[in-house]
Amino acid sequence: MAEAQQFSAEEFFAQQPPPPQLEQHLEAVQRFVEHNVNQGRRVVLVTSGGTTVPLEHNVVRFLDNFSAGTRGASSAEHFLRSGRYAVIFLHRQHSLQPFSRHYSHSTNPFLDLLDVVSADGSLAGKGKEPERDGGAGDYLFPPIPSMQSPPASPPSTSRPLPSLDVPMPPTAEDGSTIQIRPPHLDPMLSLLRSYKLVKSLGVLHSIPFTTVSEYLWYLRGISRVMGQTKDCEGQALGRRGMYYLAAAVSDFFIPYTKMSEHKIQSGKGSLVIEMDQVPKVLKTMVDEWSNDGFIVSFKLETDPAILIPKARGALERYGHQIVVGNLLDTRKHEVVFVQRAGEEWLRIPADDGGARGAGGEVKEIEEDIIAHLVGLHDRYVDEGRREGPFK
Ligand code: PAZ
Repeated sequence: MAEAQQFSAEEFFAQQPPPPQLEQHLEAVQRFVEHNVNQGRRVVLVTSGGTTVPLEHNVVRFLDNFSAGTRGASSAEHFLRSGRYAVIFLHRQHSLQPFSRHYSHSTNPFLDLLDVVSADGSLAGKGKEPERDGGAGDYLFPPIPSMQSPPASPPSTSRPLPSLDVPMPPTAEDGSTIQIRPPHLDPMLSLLRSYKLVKSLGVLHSIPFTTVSEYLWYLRGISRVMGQTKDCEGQALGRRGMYYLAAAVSDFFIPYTKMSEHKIQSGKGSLVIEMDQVPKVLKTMVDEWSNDGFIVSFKLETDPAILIPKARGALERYGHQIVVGNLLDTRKHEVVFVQRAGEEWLRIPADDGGARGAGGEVKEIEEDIIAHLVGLHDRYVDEGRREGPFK
């Protein structure tokens, strides 16, 4: 059996093929960073969701982890709401996204918030039996629409939706319209306005990854672009860049050259998988890629006794600014900020943590995490001007 290897960051990138779209994505990141630094904004890279470790080149099976990207998506939104940051959102494909996360299929399925209003004003499905096909008792379903090609020019409607001052949705040929159920209208409208504002300002740029290798390629590429980009006065983003590394990144992987090409076959008894260690790139990020950016890493543990020692160890080993520690079971209502100068717990009442509806009434811990970090980042930028030490 081959020895498990430990790769340096350099060896890892020399061996693992880059994602096919890497260059195009990095060019777009460069334009995004330039645009935003010239508007006087800071830029934060938010990483979010879990990475996969494929077992085969033609991937049938892979290892994954629990993260749905809740922390990352919520944090990205709070950075945007601060009005001072443009956000590069490096996320696991199909994980939660800022804004749309409020209507995730599992917590708040948006189709359940809508009604179909027929041309006569009645709500479809209320008080009427659905049509049957007269055969085996199956219901008649309308055809499945193509989401790619909406009707070129939607037919006009004579009945406006209540108080919805966004463009009217297209109506079906029989005059039916879609109505948002009244209690959901205000929160959805306010969220839609925020989302449209973010789009029109060009302050959110999203890039998906799936595997741990893709994640590391993008992390390196984006950090280098952020580190090197200058504003129109020739000032590098430097300390004004923040790196908020909330993704749950695998510690182990199977190198490209050791991976089976085709689906691993059964019939030979048990399956023994040997994995190598993913290189710790944070030190290289601090020393070579980020050009003095403000780096926040996350540390997840399940054993409370080792959380702070591990966070402190990471801080000392990699030399970045802050580790946010959290425990799997309590991560939605408590985190600890670990800095060289000491540690500080942030807590919100347990009942208020976790997913919330689109109304925004319920507190999310990310709101306070971001407020705290923005304050520290302000200090870091200021101390850079005066060349003071950041503790
Ligand atoms: O995605 P989520 O909200 O369920 O979880 C967030 C988290 C626990 C993945 C994040 O807070 C974190 O700790 N990320 C770093 C994990 C680690 O590699 O230690």
